[in-house]
Parts: sequence; C-alpha cells; structure tokens
Amino acid sequence: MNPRIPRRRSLLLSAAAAGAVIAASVAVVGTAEAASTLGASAAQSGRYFGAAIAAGRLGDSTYTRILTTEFNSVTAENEMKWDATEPQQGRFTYTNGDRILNQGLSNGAKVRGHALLWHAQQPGWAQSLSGTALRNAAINHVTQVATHYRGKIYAWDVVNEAFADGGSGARRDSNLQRTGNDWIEAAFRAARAADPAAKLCYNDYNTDGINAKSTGIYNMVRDFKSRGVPIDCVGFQSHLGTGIDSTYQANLKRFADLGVDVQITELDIEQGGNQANIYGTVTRACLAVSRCTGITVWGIRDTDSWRTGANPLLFDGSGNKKAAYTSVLNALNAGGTTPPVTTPPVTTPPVTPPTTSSPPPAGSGCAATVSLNTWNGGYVASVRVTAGSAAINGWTVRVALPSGGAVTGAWSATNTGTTGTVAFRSVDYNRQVPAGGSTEFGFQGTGAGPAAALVCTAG
Ligand code: G2I
Repeated sequence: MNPRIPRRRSLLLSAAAAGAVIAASVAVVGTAEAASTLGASAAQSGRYFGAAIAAGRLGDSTYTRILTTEFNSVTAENEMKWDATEPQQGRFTYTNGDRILNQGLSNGAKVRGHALLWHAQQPGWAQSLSGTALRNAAINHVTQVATHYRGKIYAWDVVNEAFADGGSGARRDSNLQRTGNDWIEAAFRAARAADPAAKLCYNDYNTDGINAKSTGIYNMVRDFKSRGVPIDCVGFQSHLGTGIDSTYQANLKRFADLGVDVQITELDIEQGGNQANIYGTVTRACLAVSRCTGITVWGIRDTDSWRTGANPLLFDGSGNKKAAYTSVLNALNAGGTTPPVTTPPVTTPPVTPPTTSSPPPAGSGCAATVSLNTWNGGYVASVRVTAGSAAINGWTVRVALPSGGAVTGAWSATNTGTTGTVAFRSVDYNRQVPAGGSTEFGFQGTGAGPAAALVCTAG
C-alpha cells in the first residue's frame, strides 16, 4: 500500500470498486481507523493543524490539555511580535516567545513564527522612527529575531499585512512602506540569511478569494519569484464572517501555482448557522491544493479569541468540542487526494556544492561577490564567498566603504570595524568551504554600498 495514502482511503477505494452494497460496513471500518485528533488527522496527508496560543494561558490545564492533544503546530499570538521582542531598541526579550517555542517543540509540534515586521504592534521607539533609521532598525530586528530562533521555526511570517484593503491592490501606507517599496524584499533577504531553514511567508487578511487585494499580493509574489527574492509561502489569515467566497480554493491554487506553499494561518469563523459548514469548506479547500501545507486556528476556545462575542473557534468556553470541530475532523479524515509537495525552503543554502554554472576562482584562495538591495540612505548586502580549487578553512572578506558610510549589522560573519575598510570573518558553521563550493553572509549599512571590489583571503 502506498504509505502516503491512509489505510482508510484504500479501503474506501476498494469498496467503491466492489459496489455500494458493502459501503455501510466499510464506513464502520473507516470510523474505527480515522484519526481522532485534528493534528493526527491532518498528519495523515502530511499536513499540520495548529493553533495560535498565548503564553499567559499556559497555566490553564483545560487549555493545555486541548493544545497538547489536538494540535501539532503552534503560533505565538503576540509573543514574537516586534513590541514583545524588542521593547527598547537593541534590547531583545525572548522570554515569552521562548515559552511558546518550547511548548511547541516539547510537544513535537511545528512552530510558526509570527511576525517579524508589521505596521501594527510596533514598539513606541520604532513608531517614532522614519527613513533610513527605521529601515536599518527593521532589518536589524529581522536579523536578530530570526537568528535567535534559527533552525527552530518551521515558517516565519516575515511581513504581515502590508497591502491595503479595498480595490487598489496597492501597498498599505505605513512608516515601513515610506522607507521605500523594497522594504519587503529587504526583510525577506535578511530573514533568509539569518535562518536559511525556515520557510519565509507573506501573511495577510481579506485575501480569502480572488479579489483586488489578493491579486496585488499575487503580483508581488510572482515578481519576487521571477527576481529570486527568497519567498516560500503565503499565509491566508481567513478571519471569516458568516459566508465564504466561492473562489476561496481557486485563490489558494493560483498562489500555489506560482511555486510557493500556501497556509491558512489565522482561521476563525463567526458563529452562525453556517459556521460548521464553512469550517469544513476551508479544510477541504486546503486538502485539495497540493501545496497547502497546513491550517492554524487563531485560538483554542471561544473565550480565548480576540473576536469577543463572535464565538469563532472549535471549542466552547468550557473546552467542549463544537459542531465546527466535528466538521473539520471529518473533513480531515475524509483525506486529501493530494499530499502536500514538500520542497526545501532554502534557495541559497549556507554551503553549496561545487557547480559548473559559477566556476570557482582559479587557484586556491577564495573570491567574494556582492549583491545589494539599496534604498535612499542605506542598503543590505548579500555576499557570496566561493572557494578556489582547494577547500578552505576560514575566510576573511575586506570591504572598502565610501567615506561617510558605516556597517550597522552583519549576519553569518563577524566584522572588525564599521567604517573605512571593514573585515568580515567567517563564523564556526561557515568556516569550511569545499573546493569550488560557496557560502553566504550579509551586512547592512548606511550610505552607499561598497566602493571597490571585495577582497577575499582564505585561511
Ligand atoms: O487582530 C487579529 C490578528 C490579525 N492578524 C495578525 C494577528 O497578529 C492579529 O492578532 C491579534 C491578537 O489576536 C490580539 O491578541 O493582534 C492583536 C493586536 O493587533 C492582539 O491584541 C492585543 C491587544 O491589542 C493588546 O491590547 C494586548 O495587550 O493583545 C495584547 C495581548 O493580549
């Protein structure tokens, strides 16, 4: 039997072949073999089923019982946001974010990171910045937080809610947007450099069908893919009312067809006559799209929800399963015909094997090439270090900056000096580069980018 197809599906298929007369007995077998929790039933098709959780509720035993029983993914509802992780500029606090992380990891769950940059829930100091100072602070924030959680986060919402509502399909005005239209791609590049293993997502709401806003995002993702900006996934929050757009599934599919994963990231649905049905429809839509890798509900019990009075979740205030829960579980157990395609998130791994398309520099030693993302007054530099015909054990790249320019942060390398000629030295994990192989590091700076070719020294 194909191990990716749950046993129950095979039985149903053979039952269909044998005729309807035995369908009733097969249904009994199916029920007996169906997974009995959301996480386990989603896992049957290689997907996850997650919940947003709050550190302040982890002492509530009903809450944690449901969490650990039902869900195999968690998202921090607030604890990894900018105001929570960098309340003062350059002073990072991870206590509550780490509680969410550890709760998830110790329970064998995936952890979604939410969210590195957003126009809302910025700390006061960031709200009062603009221009280059804000851009540098934002990129530094991405670098620091993604580095802290490096290797532990399944997917990061790198940028949250950057598009405007309504018919324009344009970016939302915000202090971040006013630093230059390339702020989103600069954030994605910095996140990739800091945590190459995490899937990097763009996340938004009111994108629950084919509409002007989702089309604006679609065009951005298509542009990013065509230019090699590192994006792996798009999150559809899905805070729904009493109806669902008939193009919900088609919208997920068109994004997936761009070559990104799609995820339902903040699902909650207003309680009304159709709540259970709509939950089922959303679940089936994800299962029908091969690159829809999982669903997250935005809270556990109705009383945990940010939508006071809407009762939009799967468990009531006492922790009892609602009809919506049963609808989701049944949809998951009915199975996806299309297990998600799993693609490695890393388009630029820290160390790549030799390739023939980019020949190594002649001789032993190393070479360094830089690509820049610039804006008015600053830049993010991604540097590729390539070994020559011999493996190298340690490298230093010297970068000459124009006068007035300064390095304000670096990742995957340590720098000596910040002005004039700045030396970037390999760190432990990227010191060794095989013959002809390469590794990447990055830095951000003020002023114009490097004034001369980079000089790489091996050893
Ligand atoms: O607004 C719903 C969600 C929309 N998409 C992005 C999500 O990050 C967002 O989550 C909500 C949280 O569920 C709320 O819990 O984001 C809100 C902030 O915009 C969160 O509300 C905040 C309150 O505004 C604060 O007063 C409060 O201190 O929650 C904080 C922690 O309880």
